[in-house]
Amino acid sequence: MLQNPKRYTITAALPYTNGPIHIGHLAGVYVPSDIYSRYLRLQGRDVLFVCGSDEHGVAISMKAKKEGVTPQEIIDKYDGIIRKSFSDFGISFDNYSRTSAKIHHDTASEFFRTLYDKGDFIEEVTEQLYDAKADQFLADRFVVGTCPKCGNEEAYGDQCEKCGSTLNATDLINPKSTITGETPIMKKTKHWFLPLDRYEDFLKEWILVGHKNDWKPNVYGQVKSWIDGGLEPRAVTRDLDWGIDVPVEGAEGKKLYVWFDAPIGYISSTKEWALREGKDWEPYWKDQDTKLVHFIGKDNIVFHCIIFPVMLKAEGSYILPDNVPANEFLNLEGNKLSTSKNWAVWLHEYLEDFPNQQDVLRYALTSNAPETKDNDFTWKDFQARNNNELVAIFGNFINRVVVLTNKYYTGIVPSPNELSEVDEATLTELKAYPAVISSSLERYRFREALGELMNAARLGNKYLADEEPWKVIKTDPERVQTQMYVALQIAAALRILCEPFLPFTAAKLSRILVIPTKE
Ligand code: B3M
Ligand code: ZN
Repeated sequence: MLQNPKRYTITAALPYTNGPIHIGHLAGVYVPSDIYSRYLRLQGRDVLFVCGSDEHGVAISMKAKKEGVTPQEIIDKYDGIIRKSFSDFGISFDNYSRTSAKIHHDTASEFFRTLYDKGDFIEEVTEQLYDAKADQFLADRFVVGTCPKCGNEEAYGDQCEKCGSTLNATDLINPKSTITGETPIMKKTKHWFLPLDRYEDFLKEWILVGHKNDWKPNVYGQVKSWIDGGLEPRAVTRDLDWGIDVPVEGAEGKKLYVWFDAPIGYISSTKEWALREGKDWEPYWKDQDTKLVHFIGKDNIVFHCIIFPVMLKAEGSYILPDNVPANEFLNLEGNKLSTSKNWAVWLHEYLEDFPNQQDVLRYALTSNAPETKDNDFTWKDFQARNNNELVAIFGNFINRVVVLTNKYYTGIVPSPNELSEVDEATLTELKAYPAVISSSLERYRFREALGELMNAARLGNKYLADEEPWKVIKTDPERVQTQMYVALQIAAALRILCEPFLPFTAAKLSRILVIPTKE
């Protein structure tokens, strides 16, 4: 783990533009990465937080086929909807790009070309699955079959989402084309393979030895089982018509595998940002003092912990991720969230039902985040989190402080008189919270950090309940000045401490408490 980095490059998985985004995306990736970025910015750190739309791959082609429109129409539509959801929920990217952008096509082509020129790929003609009826090779999501590792009957040609294994389409048992339902035949075609097997020693040393103690057990465990099981060369090109052209002679009509180009999207997004801001992009990806952190869901672990790092290592001039704090999955009312089955709470629809209630959802999703195991989102729990925690603890404290300050002092912070022992003890306890919350956030424990924020609010409630300024005001108004001064210190601290988690509430508190902010 890099101590005291000079700068941070924080990435959030690029969402596929084959549908809008839902609460599972927010809980697993975008809220935690946003909390982390906001927290570091509050500390005055040099932070770059990037993301963008993932607009290649079979998922997009399939959606276009289904709706009878072009892939371009699909990506334009969902890129727009997704961008708006992120901005509506306060996800504070420094840049949000798209993999259809020219800068990305150029960056990904150049990356491929560099590895190609160095002789890092194996070029090989192999037999691949082919749908004779559709006249098309079947890769990735164009083919489903039984996973040879776990028996899941709906594994894709490149990955089983049930056990997380990466697969080659030819590994599937009983493969079927998702275009026509036909059983594919075998046909010869040439592709370029990344020889993952040659990097086993590097991966063992870097992850199994080097990150044994600082990577989350769910991430470390998955990676270890793949490495221990032995790695194989992996095709990084495809016979498809949607994607980035393979930039070498003899590869006409072939495209880069979406998982080759997508992570490079983090780099292109950085370049786009640097161009706009007049900065140098390279230190954010190449300086050893930079801490690179990838926020993802668990189905993306293999790509971010094995394949992309091998690409970066092979290229030679890039740093490797310091951590990949992947989350498990969030279910909805007991069932797996699914874009294709339309089982989800879509963000844009949530806001129609609960206008301006972004922080309530951010709160509910963080306090129930699937950090170590899959978790369930239920509306009952959502309501309880709001009523019994956010409103009853946090909101109630702020409300009482503001009401009493207005009533007794026309909204002006009173000067304190002598502090009692309880006042001193309360303020000392309050001062410990920033370090406690930091320590949780530095270890990617977002639920725990949010729990401590609520404890700070509980401290405020306890102080008011014990001190009862509304009674003391009748006998000792001077004492109440000090009590309200202490209570207002707690409120002001909460304003700062809540900012990473509840940015809309923080902005509101700045207005109510008249605390100047940088914005
Ligand atoms: N588009 C996969 C997903 O949405 C994906 C992530 C790319 S990150 C480089 O699960
Ligand atoms: Zn499987």
